[in-house]
Amino acid sequence: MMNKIKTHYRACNVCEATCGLEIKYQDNKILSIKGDKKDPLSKGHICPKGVALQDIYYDPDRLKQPVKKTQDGWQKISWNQAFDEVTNKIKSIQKQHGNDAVAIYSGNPTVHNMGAMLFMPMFSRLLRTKNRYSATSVDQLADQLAAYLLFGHQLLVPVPDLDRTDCLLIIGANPVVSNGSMMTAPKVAQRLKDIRKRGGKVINVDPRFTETSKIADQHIYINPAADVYLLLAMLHVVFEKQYDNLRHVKEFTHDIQDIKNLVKPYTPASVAEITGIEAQTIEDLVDTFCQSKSACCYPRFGASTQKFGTLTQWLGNVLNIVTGNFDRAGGVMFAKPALDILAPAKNKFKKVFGKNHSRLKGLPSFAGELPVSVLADEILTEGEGQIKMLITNSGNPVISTPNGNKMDKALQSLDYMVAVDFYVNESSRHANIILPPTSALERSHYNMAFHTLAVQNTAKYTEPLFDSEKNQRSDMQIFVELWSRLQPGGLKNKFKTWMTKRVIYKNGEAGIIDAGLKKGPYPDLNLAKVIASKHGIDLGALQPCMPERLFTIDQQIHLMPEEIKADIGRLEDNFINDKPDSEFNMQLIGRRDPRTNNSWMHNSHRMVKGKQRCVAIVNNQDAEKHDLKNGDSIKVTSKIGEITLPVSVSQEIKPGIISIPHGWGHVFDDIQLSIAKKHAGVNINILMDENSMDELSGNAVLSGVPVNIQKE
Ligand SMILES: Nc1nc2c(c(=O)[nH]1)N[C@H]1C(S)=C(S)[C@@H](COP(=O)(O)OP(=O)(O)OC[C@H]3O[C@@H](n4cnc5c(=O)[nH]c(N)nc54)[C@H](O)[C@@H]3O)O[C@H]1N2
Ligand SMILES: Nc1nc2c(c(=O)[nH]1)N[C@H]1C(S)=C(S)[C@@H](COP(=O)(O)OP(=O)(O)OC[C@H]3O[C@@H](n4cnc5c(=O)[nH]c(N)nc54)[C@H](O)[C@@H]3O)O[C@H]1N2
Ligand code: SF4
Ligand SMILES: [Mo]
Repeated sequence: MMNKIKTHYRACNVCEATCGLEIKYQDNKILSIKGDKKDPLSKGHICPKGVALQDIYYDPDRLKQPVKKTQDGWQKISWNQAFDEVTNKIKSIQKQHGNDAVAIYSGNPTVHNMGAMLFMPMFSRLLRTKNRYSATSVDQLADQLAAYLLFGHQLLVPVPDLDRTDCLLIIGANPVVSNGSMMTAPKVAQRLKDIRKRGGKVINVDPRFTETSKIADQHIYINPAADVYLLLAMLHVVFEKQYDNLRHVKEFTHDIQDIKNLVKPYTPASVAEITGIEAQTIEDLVDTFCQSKSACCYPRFGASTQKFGTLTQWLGNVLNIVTGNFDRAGGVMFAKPALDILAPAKNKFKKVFGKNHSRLKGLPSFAGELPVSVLADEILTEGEGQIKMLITNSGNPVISTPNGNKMDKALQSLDYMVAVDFYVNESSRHANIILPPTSALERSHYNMAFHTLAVQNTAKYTEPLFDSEKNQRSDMQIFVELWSRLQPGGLKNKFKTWMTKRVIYKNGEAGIIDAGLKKGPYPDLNLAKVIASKHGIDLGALQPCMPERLFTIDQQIHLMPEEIKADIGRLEDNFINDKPDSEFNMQLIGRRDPRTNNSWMHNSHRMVKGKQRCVAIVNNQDAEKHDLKNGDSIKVTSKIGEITLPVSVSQEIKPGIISIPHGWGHVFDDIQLSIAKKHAGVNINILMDENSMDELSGNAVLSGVPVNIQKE
């Protein structure tokens, strides 16, 4: 007999929006997944990916037990054998070749996973390798480096106070599709419309007229990678028209004169050509921004993943600060998370930039990681310190990092590879052993990372919807087990025994969350209260917190840090010498689609159905030049590779620019993704040159890449 229909509430962990979900289920069967209207942050919002969580849960291709690659294909093995083999390999490879011979790459879902957030770093540290990599350096490294240089901590990234601002200037983001990034703001389209409803302005700067542009007051077309010059010219006008007003941050903010000197030559007219934006448009933009009661400049993914990514992010912050839009209602602010992951650091500055350098290129580490663009060469190039073994943890570097073909070759060449992943996909197919964790609906969850970047303070705890099968392990259990088996001398002290007993076999992370909440800034808050609230607890709007929250050594803000100063020459040189590439006549930019999540949700039927979405968008003028019409195949060639895909002709993109989505290319015979394979698409990262980086941070350049197109 069937049991009663029940309702389960949880926070979706697929993207940064962290929407509340309402799931109706009966026994083991999900009847519906809807947005939870009573969630204080998301207020009923949901996107197709939240609904698709059930497809991941039911997916017959999803691994539930460790598998080992043999001559006869993948064979199921016990967890005990898998953990033994993996830890023995780590030990023997490190013994023979040194600690750096073992590398780890952590992908995006790590930060959406409480167990991995808590315990993966502990395991990773135990490896004592400098070869730690993550998706950060193909994404928000620039944002974090700018935050570190200005505010003293890599997680002190200010977020737009979306619900109170009177002007939102979006640069290189498409939140209506992405649902926000470095800004947890579910129901973002409504939040943007509300800005306009209360008389404010939303302005979007992008080489493509995007889904976000459609609901904005104004769209400004810009040439890829020219945002840094737009911001310099905006600051020029700010000072010229004396719009600068530091307000309360004046007492602890320095180097204003350095900024004035820097921006002086960058008049709007002088940057008109490089940005493709008329001088008058820039003047008007500054008037709108500075005459608004409050305003936020929000540069994101497209602005970060370009050759001046860090300088762009830095100038975005500087613009907010000097116009008095920092740390005040309606400007950019810091969240006050109930569980403050910064609390243990106690406002102490810790040097995290350039503590290590990569072996071959000498690139600086940041927050214990090296830029992932160097990973393939570090694997392929022989010599002392060469990487022999790689552990990927919720990452798919073949699809997500530059020069996908080289990365594919590099993974193939490893002595040993382990993937902590529940799919045999483009990267994990190279593993010797795959350790598959449970999926989201079988886990408890507290969003450790994104409350820190939220536009409103809330707290929400999610319990597992379904029990996992007896033989499954969560990410947390996998990392704790690997960690405990790697301990020199085995598990001796009490803490280690407690960890394995409680954490592996009980729901131990709940205790950690409870302790964190009790120590947090909200009196009387604890886990029991958060759980009892079901939908989450509203902890109110963002609040000013400067200078107390600063992590800089002197608790002051220095607008012109040394590292930035050292990169200015490159900016000036580029301004004078930047010429269109004679070999390539188009520039490539990226795109996201509402029914994708980076590379890994295409094995859900509801995510891939309908017309093909891995298409290149080109302008009508370029289409005419190349005799192209909708649906024709084009070959896109860059310095390092070529791909062929269908074209979509549209006025929405600037002439000379081509937009291709990332996350596709499910083309290999040996991947076990039966649905994704039928909607393979192509991997845009085959075109991305791993040697092309923001030289300051080492973040990969993924925007404004020179390419040619040709009708196939
Ligand atoms: N050219 C180009 N490249 C890009 C981008 C772009 O726009 N253009 N975007 C960049 C960005 S922003 C990002 S964040 C990166 C993403 O880069 P990655 O993180 O490397 O790639 P994902 O596609 O997110 O792959 C996630 C992997 O984790 C697995 N997985 C999913 N959930 C879990 C889980 O709970 N536990 C474990 N252990 N595994 C899980 C999936 O099966 C998949 O293999 O790609 C970047 N690369
Ligand atoms: N549906 C969906 N949502 C997602 C993801 C997904 O794969 N699918 N991925 C998630 C992840 S990991 C992340 S990091 C976020 C990213 O979320 P966002 O930061 O919103 O990034 P995108 O949606 O890629 O939008 C980037 C925009 O920058 C524009 N652009 C490209 N180059 C330039 C440039 O040089 N200058 C300017 N001004 N604009 C430029 C592009 O045209 C594009 O519209 O999205 C998250 N949400
Ligand atoms: S917007 Fe993000 S958090 Fe919300 S349902 Fe979609 S994937 Fe989940
Ligand atoms: Mo990302």
